[in-house]
Amino acid sequence: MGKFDTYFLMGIDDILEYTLEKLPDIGWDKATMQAKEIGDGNLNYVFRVWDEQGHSVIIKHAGVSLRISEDMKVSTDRNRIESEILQLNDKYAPGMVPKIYFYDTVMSACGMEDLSDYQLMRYALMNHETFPCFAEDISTFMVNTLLMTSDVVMEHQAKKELVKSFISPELCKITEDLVLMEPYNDINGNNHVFAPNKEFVKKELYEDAALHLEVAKLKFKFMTDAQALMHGDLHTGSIFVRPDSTKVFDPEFATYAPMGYDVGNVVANLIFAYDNGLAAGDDAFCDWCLKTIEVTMDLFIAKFNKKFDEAATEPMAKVPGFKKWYLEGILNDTAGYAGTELHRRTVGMANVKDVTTIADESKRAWVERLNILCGKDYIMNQAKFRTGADFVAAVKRAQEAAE
Ligand code: SR1
Ligand code: MG
Repeated sequence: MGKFDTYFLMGIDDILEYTLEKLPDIGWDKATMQAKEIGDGNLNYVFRVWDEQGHSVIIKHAGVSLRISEDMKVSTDRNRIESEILQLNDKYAPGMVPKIYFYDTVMSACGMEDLSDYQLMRYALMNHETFPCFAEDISTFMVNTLLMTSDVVMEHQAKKELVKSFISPELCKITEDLVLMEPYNDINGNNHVFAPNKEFVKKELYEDAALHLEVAKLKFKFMTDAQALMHGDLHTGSIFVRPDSTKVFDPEFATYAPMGYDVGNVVANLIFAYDNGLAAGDDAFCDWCLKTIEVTMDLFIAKFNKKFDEAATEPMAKVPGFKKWYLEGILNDTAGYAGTELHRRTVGMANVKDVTTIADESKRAWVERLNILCGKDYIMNQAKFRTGADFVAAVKRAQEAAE
């Protein structure tokens, strides 16, 4: 038996040997080969391996429990799901995801393209850098990966095979609990509420029965509406950027669910970048964030309509009026899940550094109230968000109300 024929949690000392075994044809310069653990997500271990001859690779490795919590056990099959979905994404949105070199179901690890000439979008945004291609790129990625895996386009039996292959009940449960329940009741005691806003959170999130009803509907929609193979965690920590290019990675939460879950995540995470700019008084950066939300949504709508006309195969989807009804449903969901993402990243277990690193307590409390109020507006008034400008106007309204 070889060292890597039985699963164990690899450490930095194992990674060079593992890389040589799995990728022997790269022409590694063994004398200068090095590895570093670079992951900062909540779940996995991510190693960069390189040598001084210019060869490099990323090895992503799943543990049996999560980095964020030893008590949370999640199937290591997530690594297989992620690798297969990235390969599928590359088919529908070529060049917009890292290349997968191999995946290994024994060690629950995969080797992928090293994107060291890119930055993690969340950190770049925290430095108030802007990315002129982002709205164009991310709207293309979402339309292509979502619409093309839906029943509108796919042969229905083939689509059901994908539903079967990409279901990860434990990862779905994380979303069902952490995103679509705990921010509203802290039933498991996981929430991280910023102390100055404790009373505000109690009144606005924990005690609002009308809000709870709408979130309950969103939760059941997430659990039962197998609309498209969505990424499932499309926040700015799952996106690499360069001024001229965008790459989406980390789709381990992918599952068949409403398309608006992904689109809403993008909107909400641009609002977290806006929060950071607001606290720093960086007006130019704030304007870019809002413009990017507006343009992303408008491009998403325009490209969706065009792609639907080009690619729909289901005869009943071509019935007059269906496309409008279907897109309106996606926009409702986008608003709803943007709202739940705004809430869960503000008061839930997994917060975002854009907000938690704001040193001035009163400014942090202010932008957190903005997130909570904007999220409520999105959830409670889903049918009112039909254009990019509508999504932006809610941010401005919440900003004023949060003062
Ligand atoms: C317990 S995992 C917490 C969060 O990290 C991931 O990135 C997902 O967003 C998940 O909800
Ligand atoms: Mg992740």
